[in-house]
Amino acid sequence: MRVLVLGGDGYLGWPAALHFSAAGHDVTVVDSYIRRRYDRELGTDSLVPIATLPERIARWQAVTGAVIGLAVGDLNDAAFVTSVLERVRPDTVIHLAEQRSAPYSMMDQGHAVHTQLNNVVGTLNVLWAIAQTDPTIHLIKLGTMGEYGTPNIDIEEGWLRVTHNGRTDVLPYPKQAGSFYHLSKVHDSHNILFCCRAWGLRATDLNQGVVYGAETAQTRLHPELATRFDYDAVFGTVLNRFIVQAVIGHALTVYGAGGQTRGFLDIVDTVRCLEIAAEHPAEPGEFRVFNQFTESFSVLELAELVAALHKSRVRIEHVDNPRIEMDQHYYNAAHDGLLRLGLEPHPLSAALVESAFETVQRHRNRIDPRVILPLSRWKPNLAAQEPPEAAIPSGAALVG
Ligand code: NAD
Ligand code: USQ
Repeated sequence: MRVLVLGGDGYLGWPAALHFSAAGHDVTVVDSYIRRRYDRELGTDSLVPIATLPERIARWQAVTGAVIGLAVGDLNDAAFVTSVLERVRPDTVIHLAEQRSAPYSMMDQGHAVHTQLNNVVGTLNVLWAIAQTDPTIHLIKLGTMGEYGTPNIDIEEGWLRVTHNGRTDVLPYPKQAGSFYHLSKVHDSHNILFCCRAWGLRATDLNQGVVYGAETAQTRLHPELATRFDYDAVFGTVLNRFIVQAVIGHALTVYGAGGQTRGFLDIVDTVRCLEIAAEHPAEPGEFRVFNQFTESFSVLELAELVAALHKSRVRIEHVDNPRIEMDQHYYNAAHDGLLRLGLEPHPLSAALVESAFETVQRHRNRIDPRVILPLSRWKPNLAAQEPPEAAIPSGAALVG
């Protein structure tokens, strides 16, 4: 396959590009480097040092002989997106290129506007470019389990059979996202569904849970092939954060009661799920949805697991929850589609957590304890907000 990986410089995009390249596919990556700009804006950095994208690509070629193509640009630039699709003529577009932090999207008006512009406009440009270049291209789009929220009924995979006033239909599952970031994914899903219906595009929306882990078979081959590992309060995800906190003796920051339950998966399963979706494309006109996670845990369960496995004593602290979310709720989400297509999950294990402790220990001197406590609150002091122009420039202005 010719595979275009949008967001190929990111935490998941880079290992995905390597995974497809290792499997013998012809891979091109696209990125605007905006994620590295967010680091500079927030004064944070990946715990694991990461090479530049050209260095990573050169290292991959030196190690394996395989060539990965590169296009640097912003998906918000419609002409750029179309020109890349026309040049590469991919069979599959894997779209991971979005602002992906919920806390970042909740910092203030400017960050909320930036997140939705960057994500919704970028995806719209991808949809138009596919329709204009070759409508048979399979779009694989990363959505999020957070699109559904935490309803008091079972969560299905994208669709719900509803009987109302004696009539029955299968309708998109109701979405109750919990941040402007998660809402950007809901808006994307609606736009993609519409393009499948109206233009006959074929798309797979992968509603992914929270990812943990830092290594895949390919990133382990050389330090310059490593992917990023975030632990700060804005971009770090919960299990990766707890592991870093345990290593430096910081109390594990459970927000509120810790009963918040989410779907989780190992980064190794993320890249495999993308491969499975690509190998089994959606039909023309089909908007296919998979819930991409392997196990559910509450935040408190994860904290207790990390505390139990760490050699020295670790304290769990219930900090005031900066988010507006239920911290005790029902959670039962279907995730059968990818299993049916052959996913063999890697469940969370003591060995994985212990190996993550070792990775973090190796880079311990790069940990900045000042970025651990939460910055943004879901209910800010609205009167004290700065106008959006002052808060953050537009996506295009950030690229460079
Ligand atoms: P990331 O921020 O590490 O990577 C995203 C990459 O996309 C970055 O390199 C960034 O520079 C690039 N990008 C962003 N906007 C762009 C634009 N307009 N044009 C070009 N490039 C752009 O994020 P990630 O953790 O690798 O996540 C990848 C995708 O998976 C995202 O869509 C995210 O919402 C989704 N997801 C992530 C997780 C997780 O736990 N990390 C869980 C569920 C879903
Ligand atoms: N949490 C804590 N303590 C922390 C950090 C987080 O208790 O120190 C809690 C949060 O309140 C939340 C849960 O852990 O209830 C998950 O938070 P997170 O920051 O790990 O994940 P989230 O904000 O949901 O976002 C991450 C990715 C996002 C992806 C999403 C998948 O950043 O890109 O879409 O996971 S999902 O959660 O399924 O929507």
